[in-house]
Amino acid sequence: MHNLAISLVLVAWSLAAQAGVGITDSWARATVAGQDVGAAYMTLNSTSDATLVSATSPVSTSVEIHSMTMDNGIMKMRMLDSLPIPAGKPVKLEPTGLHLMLLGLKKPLKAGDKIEISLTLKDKLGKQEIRKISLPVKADVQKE
Ligand SMILES: [Cu+2]
Repeated sequence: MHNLAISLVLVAWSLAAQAGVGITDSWARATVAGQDVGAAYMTLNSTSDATLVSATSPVSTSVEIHSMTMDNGIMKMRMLDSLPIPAGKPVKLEPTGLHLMLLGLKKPLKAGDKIEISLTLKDKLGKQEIRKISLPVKADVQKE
């Protein structure tokens, strides 16, 4: 009886850990022919501290986590080793800010298509989980 109780607790624990990170508003920007890089955006939400460790996608050779900042009118992109997702604070990946950069696109991303990205997430105990998401491709909407 005692052992059964412990394993039930462990099952509940791992289910809770998997539900930790919510991914919403995900989309990828449509690209034009000849463009071999793309970008993907989403909002990451976690009830406890988590980290986005890395990402991969079948549509590109690699996926990097980038930040973008304006420095004296010049836009600068920087590659991050990982992206912290603090408990209760949504992390927004959006044009002009954080984004996933799709490097080495195998073909253009067309508006209306869907692409897959696998995210490797780590919870605060160091347990890793791979989450596969499907993102709609949308035409770029520039903010004026
Ligand atoms: Cu970038």
